Amino acid sequence: MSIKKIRTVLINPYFSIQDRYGKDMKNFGAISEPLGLAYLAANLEKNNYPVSIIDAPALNINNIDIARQLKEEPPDIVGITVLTPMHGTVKDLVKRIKEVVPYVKIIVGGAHASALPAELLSEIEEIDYVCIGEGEDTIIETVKFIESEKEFPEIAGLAYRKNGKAVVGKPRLARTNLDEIPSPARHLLPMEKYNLTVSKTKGVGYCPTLIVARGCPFDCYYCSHPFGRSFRHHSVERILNEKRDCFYRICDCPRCRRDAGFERHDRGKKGETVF
Ligand code: B12
Ligand code: SF4
Repeated sequence: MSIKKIRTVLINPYFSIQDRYGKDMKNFGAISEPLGLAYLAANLEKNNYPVSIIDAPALNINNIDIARQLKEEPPDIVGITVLTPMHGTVKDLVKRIKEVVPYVKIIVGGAHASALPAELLSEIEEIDYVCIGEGEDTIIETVKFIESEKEFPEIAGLAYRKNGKAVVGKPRLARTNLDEIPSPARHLLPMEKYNLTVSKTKGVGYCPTLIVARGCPFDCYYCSHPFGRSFRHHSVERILNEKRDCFYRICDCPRCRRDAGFERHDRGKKGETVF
């Protein structure tokens, strides 16, 4: 007999370029992959948990559309990323989700959630858990706990409610070896939708992005430092592999290949392809 695995849907909430930069700036700004969610999805897949991603800005869908989708195929867990300017949208979204799938567990993460975990739990009753900081390990432990239906254990990097009060768990130590985290699950994303300002204005089609490091030692007063001050980076080999995946599997146009430097590197001395 096969046991049904907990299914997770990860959501990047709707947040248009217009919301970000104003109505006269619609040609400015990136619509780029929600790589944080794609990292979480990759780790869920690695641990054999089914997962999908709804990227509302890329798909141009609103909270009503998202709730409709979840009603049609209800998941066990919904994970939502929250930056501060998305707070109002997320508040509306979680209410709509619990209206159509009341038993679903909702976990939020991202820079805003990491900065104000207890406040989010106190203010928005539909949110069950808040992930603080990097989420790859926290989400796996949370999914395992929800699957087991045992009494709540303290999970590092997770805030939850106990007797109606917000409890913030002990901090989760940041991973020092970033290469242990699988590459973002870009296959779950509508890759053809992603653009940077420059690729839009030059009309060169879609454009993937990749993250090479986490953490920052600088001290800009407005920055929330969601990944701490210690700088950690992927190995050069991993970065090149991911870059190759992006440009060969996702975007193979000559322009991207040239801009990415592959035209220079991918020919051997006799002109043969070397990777
Ligand atoms: C690179 C970057 C961008 C890139 C993103 C490229 C991409 N493809 O993702 C671009 C330039 C597009 C961008 C845009 C914006 N950004 Co920005 N960005 C950053 C930066 C420098 C790094 C973020 C990053 O790559 N992190 C790595 C990934 C892996 O992390 P992550 O997405 O947060 O996800 C991890 C955790 O947060 C957590 N997590 C996230 N979501 C969830 C959900 C669940 C359920 C769980 C369990 C865990 C979890 O787990 C993930 C994996 O570890 C940070 C500053 C910093 N040093 O961190 C600012 C930062 C995140 N950006 C910020 C802002 C405000 C924005 C914009 C809103 C700016 C604007 N006005 O347009 C837009 C919003 C874009 C959008 N989502 O629509 C702020 C957020 C502040 C806040 N209080 O919310 C930050 C913190 C900078 C700052 N000034 O403080 N950004
Ligand atoms: S402190 Fe924050 S805003 Fe300043 S350089 Fe570092 S990541 Fe960027």
